[in-house]
Parts: sequence; structure tokens; C-alpha cells
Amino acid sequence: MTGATFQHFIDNRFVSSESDQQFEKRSPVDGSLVGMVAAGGQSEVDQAVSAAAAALRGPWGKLTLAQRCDMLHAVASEIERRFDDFLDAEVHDTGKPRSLASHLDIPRGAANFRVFADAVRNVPTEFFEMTTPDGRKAYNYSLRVPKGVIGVICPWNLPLLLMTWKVAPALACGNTVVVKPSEETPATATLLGEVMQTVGVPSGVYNVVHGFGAGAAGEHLARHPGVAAITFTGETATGGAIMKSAADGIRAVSFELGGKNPGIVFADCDFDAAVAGITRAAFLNAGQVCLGTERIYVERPLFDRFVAALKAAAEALKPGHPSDKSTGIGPLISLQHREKVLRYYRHAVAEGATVVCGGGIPQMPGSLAGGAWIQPTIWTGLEETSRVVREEIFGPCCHIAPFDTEEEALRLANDTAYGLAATVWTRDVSRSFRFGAGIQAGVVWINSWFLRDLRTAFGGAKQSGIGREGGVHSLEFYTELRNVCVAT
Ligand code: NAD
Ligand code: 6OD
Repeated sequence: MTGATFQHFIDNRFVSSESDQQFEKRSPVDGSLVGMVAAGGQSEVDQAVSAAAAALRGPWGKLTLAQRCDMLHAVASEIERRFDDFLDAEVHDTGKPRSLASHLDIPRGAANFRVFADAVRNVPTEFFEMTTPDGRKAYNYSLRVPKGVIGVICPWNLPLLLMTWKVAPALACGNTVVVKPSEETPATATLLGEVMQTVGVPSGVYNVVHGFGAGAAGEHLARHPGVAAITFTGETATGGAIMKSAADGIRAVSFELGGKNPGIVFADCDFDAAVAGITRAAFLNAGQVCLGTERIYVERPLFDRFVAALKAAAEALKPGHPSDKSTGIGPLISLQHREKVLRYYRHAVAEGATVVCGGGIPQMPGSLAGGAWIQPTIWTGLEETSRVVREEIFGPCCHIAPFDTEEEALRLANDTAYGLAATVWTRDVSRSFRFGAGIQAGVVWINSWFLRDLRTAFGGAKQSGIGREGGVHSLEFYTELRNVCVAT
């Protein structure tokens, strides 16, 4: 893959930046050069937004709903046909195990297009009969019309999955998009441009501008007056900055932000299932999943046994090359992100945590020594006020604390500024309903984690987001509902 160039995709063409500015994309696996990425600025964002606006007035805007949906199914099929290309691209960018990307990231890229192409065909609209003052019939009906050009600003942890989760419903609703992928993961957004060309999606419908966030492509996109609405996934602080940009022109925002999600394990749980579920929730994708749990609360009678079992599971996660079938955990996204996570590892020790396992950098052989590897880490013994317990770390690590009563578990779970997700493990059906109602989060998984039905509402409470996407909720965000009143 060394030597690749990731260009912008604007108006159906791959182009460099006007300034010819580029930046390096390095592999998280060994630090080698993956390729050079075009660094977009105001000019590229202007061109992309103009192309997207023109496409709305052009052939895209004239397609019937059925034609548009057929085209999105064709996009899904083309992603499936080029499965290995997408897999290579995603793995080179992120360093995640191929086994993970081939089961999660790439299939979801295709599924997102299929689900929203079908959802938009099946959503009902209102129709009301009324009477005019002089006694005639009048009919009110609602039309779902596209909002316009949608700015899509993406993170690096699940690049194709999270980008298509926004692009697919936006296009299904008849909008056009300008995507700003994360500077860490330019590849799959670029490849999707080739898919759009192959399928014959009209010029300007899907545009990609690469580059950085603050003061660069991301901020220019968020500020652009030609952008009707902004959908963003990323850190809570970045969401705050984008919200200020969106205030100019009163543009709508949909935000999926950070989390510090609780995992709650009751003594009556199916023990093996709980250990397996929490292992995934804490360590999948090297802990770089917004829905993951970094705060685990275990009912006291089970505490020691659970800590020992999670330690064994963490230690069994072998770090290794993405192609190695025995690899259980990949590197973090970058050396810079590893330094941030390691600061929390040091902080935990300084605050007196017991390090149950991990806590540092694993010894990696040969060239892998240059990668962003880190050990899965478990702590116990920290106060709930510790920064390690309160702040999102976004690494393969968690703190485990005991609790004695259901009320205490609920209080601890909700004692956070965030409210994205929770995972609860219990065999008590009534309790599972109480937690479903009591936990202040957008998604509550009972005896499960990251089990997704794309028709359901997805998003965060408190500082974890604004709005909901998924199924009809995505259609609400990506359309304007227009009422038409016809007096006969
Ligand atoms: P980030 O906020 O640093 O960056 C996300 C994107 O925003 C990037 O494309 C970046 O270039 C851009 N950006 C940065 N500053 C900007 C600005 N001022 N204006 C416009 N764009 C700007 O996030 P990240 O580090 O890429 O991703 C990790 C974070 O994302 C974690 O906090 C994680 O919890 C969160 N996340 C949330 C969800 C969810 O569904 N709630 C999903 C995935 C990730
Ligand atoms: O599954 C999804 O639709 C989704 N938005 C997942 C988010 C994962 C965060 O890392």
C-alpha cells in the first residue's frame, strides 16, 4: 500500500489540492508510510459544496424515489463486490485485525445503504381532510423533501461504518453530501468515490474533501453557508466547536459524541456470557468504540471472580499483525493517541489504582515495534472522582468497582456527564426493565452489547449527542417535512 495517494473526490473526479499540499498517513501497525493525503482548504470545500448544490438541481434531483433507491442498492452490491479492496483499505488505515473489519466494518458499509434505501421507500406520510370556511373540502398532505447539501464530518475508529451510516440515509432522502473523513483514515471514503463512479451516481452527489479539522477542511465545511445541515461523529469538545460554526445560518446538527459508558454485572447473571460480553465491550477495536465500557460495576459477591475472569480474557488477547488469524487486538490509531491513553495509564497508578493487568506497551517483534501498540489494562481501587473513571480514554482499558445494591449500581451508572450507552448483565427480567427505564443513556443493552438493528433510534443523551439517527429517525433529520394544503 506504500505510495498510495488519497485525493479529494469532487464532482465525480479525483483531484489534488489547489495548493498541492499533502500530509502523511502512517500505519498504526509499524509506523510505515501508508500514503500521502491531499490537504483540503477553503477552495476545495467551496468546489465540493458547489458541485453538491448543482447536483441537487441536476439529474440527482430529477430521479424518482425508486430510481434513487435502486442506485443505492447498486452501491451496496458494488461495496460487496469490492469487499477485499475495502478490507485492505480499512485495515491499512486503522491497523485493526482483518477478522474484525471483515465481520463488522465492511459488511455494515454495504448494509447501511440497503437499510436506508428500503426505509425511505416504506415511511408513511400524513394526509388529513378538512373543511374550508365556505364548506369545501381541503386536503393536507405532507411531503418529505431533501434538506440540501449535508456536511458529514467523521472520526477514525470505524471509518466506513460511521461514514456510510450518515451518507446512506442522506442520499436515500435525496440530499447530496460533502464528506470530511478523519485525517487518520482517508482510504475507504476515497474508495467509495470509485464505487459511485462505477454505479453511475450522478456527478456531485458524493464528494470527499480530505484534511484536518479546526482551521482547516472540517471547520470550513461546518461554516460553509451552502451546507444546509451538519452530521458529525466525534469528540464532545469538537461537537461544541462545530455547533458554534453551525449557528451561523441556523443550520441543523446531528451529533454522535463521546461516552464513558457503564457496564453493570449482577451476581445472578450468566457468568460466562457476561465475561464474554464485557470483554468485547472493553477491548473490541482496542477499546476505540464510543459504545465501549471503561467503567464496570460488579455486584460484590461476584467481584473477585469476575475480575479474575476479565483479567484472563484480557491477557488472552494477543496483539499482532492484522493478517495473523490469531491476532486478538490491534494497535491504537496513532502514536499520538497512544501517548494520550498512556497518560491515563500513568494517572491511574499515580492515584493509587491496583493494576490488575497490562498498564504499558507490549514487546512487539521486528518492524511491529514501531506501531502504536498498547496493553489491554484493568484497574481496581480508584475513587469515582478519579479522572480515569470520569473521562473518556478511548483505549483498551477499564476500571472495575464493586456495588452492593441495585440502587447503588444505578446511581453509579448515571453519575456521569455522558449518556451514550450502557450494558447490563442480569437474569432478573423485572430488573432489566427497571434498568432500561432508569439508565440515562441513548442505548441500553441488556445481556448484550453493540447488537444493532438499524431501524432503531441511535444517539446519545446528556453530553453524548444531539438527536437520533437510525430508521425513521434518520429520515427525520435528513428531510424537511412540508405540508401542502389543497382546497378543492
Ligand atoms: P474528533 O472529534 O477529534 O474528530 C472527528 C472529526 O472532526 C475529524 O474528521 C476531525 O478532523 C474533525 N474536526 C476536528 N475539529 C473540528 C472542527 N473544529 N470543525 C470541524 N471539524 C473538526 O474525534 P476522533 O478522535 O476522530 O474520534 C474519537 C471520538 O469520537 C471519541 O470521543 C468517540 O467517543 C467519538 N465517537 C462517537 C461515536 C458515537 O456514535 N457517539 C462514534 C464514534 C466515535
Ligand atoms: O452502529 C452504529 O450505527 C454506530 N453509529 C456505532 C457507533 C460506534 C462508535 O464507535
